[in-house]
Amino acid sequence: MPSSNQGIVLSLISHTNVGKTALARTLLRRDVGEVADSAHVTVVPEAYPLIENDGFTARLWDTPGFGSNLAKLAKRLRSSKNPVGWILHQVWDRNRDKSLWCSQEAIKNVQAEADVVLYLVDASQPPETVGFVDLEIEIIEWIGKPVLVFLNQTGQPDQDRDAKNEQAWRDHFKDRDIVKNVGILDAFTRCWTQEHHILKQAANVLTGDRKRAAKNLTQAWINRNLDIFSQSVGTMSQWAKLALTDTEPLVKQGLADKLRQLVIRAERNQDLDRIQEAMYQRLADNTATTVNELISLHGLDGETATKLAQTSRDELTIKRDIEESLIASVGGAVSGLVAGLSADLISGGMTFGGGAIIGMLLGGATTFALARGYNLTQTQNNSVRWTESHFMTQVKFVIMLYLAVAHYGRGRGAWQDPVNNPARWETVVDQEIEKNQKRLSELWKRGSSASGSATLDAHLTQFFKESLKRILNQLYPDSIDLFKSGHRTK
Ligand SMILES: Nc1nc2c(ncn2[C@@H]2O[C@H](COP(=O)(O)OP(=O)(O)OP(=O)(O)O)[C@@H](O)[C@H]2O)c(=O)[nH]1
Ligand SMILES: [Mg+2]
Repeated sequence: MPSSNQGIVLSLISHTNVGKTALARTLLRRDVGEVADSAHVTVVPEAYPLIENDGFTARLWDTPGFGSNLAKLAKRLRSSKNPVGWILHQVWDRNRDKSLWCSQEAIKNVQAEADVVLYLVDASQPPETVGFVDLEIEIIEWIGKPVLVFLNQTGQPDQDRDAKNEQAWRDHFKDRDIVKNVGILDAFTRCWTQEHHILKQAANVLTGDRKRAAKNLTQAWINRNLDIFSQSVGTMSQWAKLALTDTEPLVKQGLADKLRQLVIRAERNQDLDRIQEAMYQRLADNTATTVNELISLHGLDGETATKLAQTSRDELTIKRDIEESLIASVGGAVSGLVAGLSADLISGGMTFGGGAIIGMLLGGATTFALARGYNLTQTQNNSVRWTESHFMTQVKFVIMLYLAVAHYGRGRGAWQDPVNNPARWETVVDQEIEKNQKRLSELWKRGSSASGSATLDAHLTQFFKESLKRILNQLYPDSIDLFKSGHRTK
C-alpha cells in the first residue's frame, strides 16, 4: 500500500468536437462539463477523479480540443527546432483566436499533467480522410507522452465492421512509436466490459509506482463493474421469478372448457382476454421496474418510458394476424380433435405454447388458442400461468434489454428505450436460449411447484449469471479475462 495518495493521470485529447466530454461523462457516470455538436465547447481543462482504491487515484482530464487552425501552423512547427516550446510561448487571445488558444491549452495539459494520453478519433470517417490527426499525434510525439488511441462515433456495435475499423486505424498509426495501442470506446454504445482496457493499457505503458497504481486501479475498476453485474443478475432473477410464479384464477370453468367453447363458437373469450390482459399488465410493470433498476445500477439518468409497457406487450404477444391465417388453413381439423385435447388439458399435462406448427400437429385446440394470441396454460389449482415457450420469449426480451442498458453510455444523455437492436445481439441471445432450452424448461417447472420454487432464486441467479457471461464473452472476446479476474465472480 502506498504511504500517501499516489496515482496516475490520464488526459483525454482529440480534435475538437470528437467526443472527449461525452466519453468523460460515460466513464465518470455523471454529467460533467458541456456536450454539444460544435467546435470548442470545452475551453478550460478540468480534472475529475476516475477511480480511487487503496490510496491510489486515477485522475481524468477533459481538455479543450485541438482546433482546425493548428494545421495552418504545420509548416512553421515542423521547421522549428522546438515546436512545442514555440506553441506554448505564443500569446493568443482566448476570444479572438479561440481555436489556437484551445489547441495551446490541450498541449499544455499533455506536457504538464498527462502520464498517458487517451487520444480519441472520430472513427465514422476512414483514417486517410482525417488529415489533422497526423499533425496532432506528431505534436504529442514531440512531447513524448505515451498515447492510447480510442475510436468513438463507431455507431451500433458490429463485430466485423468494428474489427475492420480498428485494423484500419492500427495500420494508420503503425509507424508511430508513441501510439501504444488502438481500441474502440464509443461514448454512446460502448459496453461496460470494454472500459477497464483504458487502465489495463495504461498499466502496460507505465513503469514503477505508476504501473503499480494502474494495475491496482484496473482491478478496482473491474471489481466495481462486476459488483454492478452481480446486482443486475439479482434484479433479473427477481423479474424472472415473478414471471414464473404469476398466476390468475380461472373463475368458473377450467381452461379446457373455455378452450372448447372457443373452438365451438369460433370467437374470442372475454374471460381469457381479461385474464391475459391482467397478466400482461403485471409482466409490463415488472419489466419496467427491472429496467429502471438496471438503468440506475449502471449510473444512467432517466427511466424507461411508459411506452415500454406497450412495446413489451407487442413484442411478447404472438402475432395474431399470422396465426389467424394459419388457423384458416387447418379448417375442419380443429373441431375434430377438440375432445382428446381437452382431456389432456384436464389431466394437467398439456401446455399450449410450443409454437403454432407443433400445436397444429398435436391438435386443433392448441392451434386455436395460439391463433387467438393466448399464452397461458392451466396450473393444478384451476388458475393459469404463462406457457413455457412464452416464458422463453420473455427471457430473451429481458436479456436484450439488459444488453441495451449495458451498452448505453451516459455521455449519450438520459436513457431512451431501444428502438432496434444490433443483429449480432439477437443471434447470440437466440443461440444461448436455444442451448438452454432444457434448463429453462426445468426453471419453468419449478415455478409451479412449491418444492421447486423454494430454490428458484438460486437456480435463476445461476442461469442469468452464466448466460450473461457467455453472451458478453461472445460479444467481447477481448474481455474474456474480466470475469476470471474479478474477486466477486465465484
Ligand atoms: N455517435 C456518437 N456521438 C458522439 C460520441 N461522443 C460524442 N458524440 C457527439 O459529438 C458531439 C461532440 O461531443 P463533445 O463531447 O462535446 O466533444 P468534445 O471533444 O468534448 O468537443 P470540444 O470540447 O468542443 O472540443 C456531440 O454532439 C456528441 O453528442 C460517440 O461516442 N458517438
Ligand atoms: Mg468537450
